[in-house]
Amino acid sequence: MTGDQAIPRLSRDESRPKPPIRIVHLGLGAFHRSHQAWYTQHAGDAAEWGIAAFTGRRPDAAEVLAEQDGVFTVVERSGNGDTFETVGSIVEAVDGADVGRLAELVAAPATAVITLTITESAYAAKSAGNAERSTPLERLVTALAARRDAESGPIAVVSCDNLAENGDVARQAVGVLARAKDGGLAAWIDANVSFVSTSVDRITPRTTQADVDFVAASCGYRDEAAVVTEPFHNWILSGDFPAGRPRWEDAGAVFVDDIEPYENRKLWLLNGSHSILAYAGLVRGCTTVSEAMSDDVCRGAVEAFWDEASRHLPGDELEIPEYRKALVERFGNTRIAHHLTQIAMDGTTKLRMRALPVLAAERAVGRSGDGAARMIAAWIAYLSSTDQFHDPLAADIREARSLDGEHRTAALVALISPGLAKDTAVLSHIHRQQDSFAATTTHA
Ligand code: CS2
Repeated sequence: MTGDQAIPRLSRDESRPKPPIRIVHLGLGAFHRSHQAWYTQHAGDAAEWGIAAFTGRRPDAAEVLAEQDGVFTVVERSGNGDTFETVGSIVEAVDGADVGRLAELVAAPATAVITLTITESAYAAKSAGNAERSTPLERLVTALAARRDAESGPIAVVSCDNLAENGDVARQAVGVLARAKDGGLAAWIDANVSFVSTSVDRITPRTTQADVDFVAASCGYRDEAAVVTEPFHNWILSGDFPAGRPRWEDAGAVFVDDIEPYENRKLWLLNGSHSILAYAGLVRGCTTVSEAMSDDVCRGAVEAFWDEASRHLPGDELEIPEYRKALVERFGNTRIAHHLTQIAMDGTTKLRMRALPVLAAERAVGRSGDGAARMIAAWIAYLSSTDQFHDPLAADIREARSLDGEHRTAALVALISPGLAKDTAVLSHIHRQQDSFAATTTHA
């Protein structure tokens, strides 16, 4: 990134002691900075909890943050103004490929928590590793082996990715890798690692050069790791922390026994409608979430899906009408440019979590599942309209796209759910729905 070199770079306030590393994070990105790092800074015992954050695929974010000794700005952007806060909870930023440093930190007795934002697709059995770079979960398993060897005792692994029962999914994925490495390690992990499930929420688009310039103009320093986020933030957690944890509840985190209803509410109502807006919106020529929300066809598809999903979110404590109302406001925040192309990524993984459960629940009670089917239809319409998509199954998508008509629909649906692809009634429904987005294109 460029910038006005005359403005000083943001640096750490040396008069405040750096908290010691007790949290290791995998997946240093904008969302980690606006969410877990922000919560940690706002815990009452923040002085005792420092984070060492490792990047995923590339070293860049760590290099940029290391130049600022881990400190960055959170810009909270509401409909009518901005507030700025520097966050110092990240005390070390490391290239994810540095597995030696990761193992050393995870093996340290003081380390109590490992948080993960590694993206939904990184939990798949065959996730996108390559010969040069190991996957985040492979690195985690190597580091847990170091902790066992050091006899540093139990630890909590906290998944902060948008997956249902993300703690269990992480446990299983780690278990498969550990067993393949050494059976004794798998047994040690079973006995010593607590996998905490969480539902995380804070809309945080990727940082742009315009954001960096805006912070420079507003704050008088250059911060290349600044994040712009909404004022809303939510974190619901369920599970044990055998070696302790920050008092995140001071910042509003909620600890529950049964996380499933909260997870479903967030994954279906927020993430599900995000996917509808992304695919339908892009096909219809919109660029951002707020633009798509003001498009009648996109908005109608979102409301229909919300009606459907809400039937399977019982209990007054979930406050569904209030939650929906808040989402309309959050998505309508025109001051946050949340690009639909970012949300459109990795559709095969996301739709499994966002569309299939609602579709299945509706069909189980004899209804069509129309709203959820339209999400899948919008995805197919999107894939038919562009070559610029990103997905772990990109090669399979390209192959499926070379087919025609209903065969193409069936082949694409099979990438989300082979079972669903055999259901001819749903398939022809999804097929017909595709035109409802493409044929009415107004913007492009
Ligand atoms: C979005 C999420 O990119 C996506 O798929 O739906 O990142 C969403 O913005 C966050 O979950 C909000 O908390």
